[in-house]
Amino acid sequence: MARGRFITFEGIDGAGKTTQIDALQRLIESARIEVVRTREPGGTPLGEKIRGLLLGDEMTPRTETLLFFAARYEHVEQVIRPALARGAWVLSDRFTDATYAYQTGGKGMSGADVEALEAWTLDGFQPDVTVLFDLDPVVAAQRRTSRAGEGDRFERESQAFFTRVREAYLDRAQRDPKRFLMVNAEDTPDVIQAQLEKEFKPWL
Ligand code: Z5A
Repeated sequence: MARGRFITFEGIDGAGKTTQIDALQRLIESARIEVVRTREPGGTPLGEKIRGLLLGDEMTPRTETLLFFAARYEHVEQVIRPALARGAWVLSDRFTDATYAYQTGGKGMSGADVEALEAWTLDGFQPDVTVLFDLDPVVAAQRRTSRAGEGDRFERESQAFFTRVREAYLDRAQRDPKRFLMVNAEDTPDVIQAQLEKEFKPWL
């Protein structure tokens, strides 16, 4: 049995990841391949409890970073590695690049500290492909305001915060261009879906 593929989806909040993960899941399942759809923070019972803390409770950036990695270790060991080993494709809404973007870019944590935690937690384990939905924070904010409610702790951050997050994502992509697939998130959903189909169909 061939190992499955691990695809992650990144971008600032409201970039349109959920919409496209739905479409890609349908495409892969139409080829009779198992898909494990998951997310971070979360993905396991313990991870979902940690998600509740991360999105709801005030805490220091360092505590936040440690909690993201604690949930991630559980996620990788309990869900992602076993799924890949049995040949499933894993589609994860966010993974480690989000920690670089939000905790380093957004909240000012040191990149070297995050690298050290990543090395300790993941030991070189990386997605096969990371789809980065690049979007102007002004457009993202307009999309967010069309939703009900005041949003979680991250969604309430300023536009300047999301600008730094976006820049950190772009920096990650520039450092690892082979892994990143760039998407212009201002394109229509149909255009983006066609781009992703063209990229992934040959893999099926
Ligand atoms: N976080 C972190 O800080 N560090 C970490 O290490 C990790 C995460 C792993 C999780 O939030 C938060 O945790 C996240 C970062 C932080 N916070 N922020 N901000 P979440 O999981 O609750 O939410 P999210 O990941 O940000 O995703 P989302 O809210 O589900 O947004 P989305 O998936 O990118 O967008 P969408 O729901 O598909 O679309 C948004 C709207 O735009 C919707 O009305 C669509 O109909 C519309 N849309 C979608 N595509 C288009 C296009 N192409 N054009 C126009 N309109 C569109």
